[in-house]
Amino acid sequence: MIQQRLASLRKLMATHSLDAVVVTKPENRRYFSGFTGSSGLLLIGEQIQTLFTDFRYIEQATKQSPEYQIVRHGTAMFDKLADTVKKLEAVRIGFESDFITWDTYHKLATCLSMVELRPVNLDALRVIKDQAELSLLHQAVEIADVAFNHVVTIIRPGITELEIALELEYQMRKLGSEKPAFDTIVASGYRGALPHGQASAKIIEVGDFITMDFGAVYQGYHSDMTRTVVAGKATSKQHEIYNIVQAAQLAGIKAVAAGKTGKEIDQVARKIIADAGYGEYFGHALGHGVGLAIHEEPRLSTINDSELASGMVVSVEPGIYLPEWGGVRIEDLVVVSAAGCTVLTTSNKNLIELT
Ligand SMILES: [Mn+2]
Repeated sequence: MIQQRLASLRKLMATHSLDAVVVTKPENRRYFSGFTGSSGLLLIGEQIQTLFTDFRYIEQATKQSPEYQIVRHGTAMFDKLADTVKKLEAVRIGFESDFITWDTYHKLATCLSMVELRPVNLDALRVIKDQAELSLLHQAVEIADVAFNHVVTIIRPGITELEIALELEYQMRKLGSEKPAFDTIVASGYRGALPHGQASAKIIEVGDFITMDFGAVYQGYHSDMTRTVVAGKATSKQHEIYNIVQAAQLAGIKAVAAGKTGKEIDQVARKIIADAGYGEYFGHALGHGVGLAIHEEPRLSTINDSELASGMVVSVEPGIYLPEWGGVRIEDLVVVSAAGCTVLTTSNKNLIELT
């Protein structure tokens, strides 16, 4: 698996005329080496792959990355890197310009002054998931689904958004999640108008819409789901808004297929919300890729003209947010295929009234 990934990376290096790349982004470091430590970098050349890390991680790196030569560095990581680079007689080396800080870039440039540094983006190599990755994503999704099915049994007027978030996170941890995929969103009542309203001390009141957006992390892979439920009986306005978002979400899922552009799919869902008169209240993209990062390529957005391919995993998450009133979002993760897509998230999407 690592060998296959390295082969794809070397192909990309060849197209960019790079003799080597320095990998610093944690997701990419893990993807190309299996190493999960919090500190370290990879140097990958045509013939070599070396993992530089410090004292804390030597044993772990040796176990997790048997394909790699492990080099221990002290305080001067880039000096060690430079020693290896000199032996490579490299001319051009790629670095991850979208991740490295300005300070780090300058340190790197000083230590590697004998080569030309070129910006390169390696994320595209992660967009199509292999079977092992799909299986991990599937498990991360299942953990969140089970936690959701539990949490609806404890939600009642009088508890706070934070208590709901804690219960979701606790259940996910018990089911094997390493940590929350991101800060759990629980936005109830008027707070539902905040698309990313992190759980607060607000108390759930009768009649509140409650939007919960959360996910698990399983062996590095994230899940991401959103459901909106109502604490009590829904009003006709709540039914109206919910039904529009649900119709947009179902149409979005139906539109997903290999060969379609992110823009085309976004447009299908967006049109339903716009035709219903709420276009200006759906101000974010329809979806995003999910994997070792919670937000990654490809985007289902108004500006993505590139085509989806089989094996990509994306979220489909339209919403309507009405200031002062509240909001609704529904989100599933799907795997793109030639015929369309497979929906991973299994939780009920019809409006749940907690009475
Ligand atoms: Mn999402």
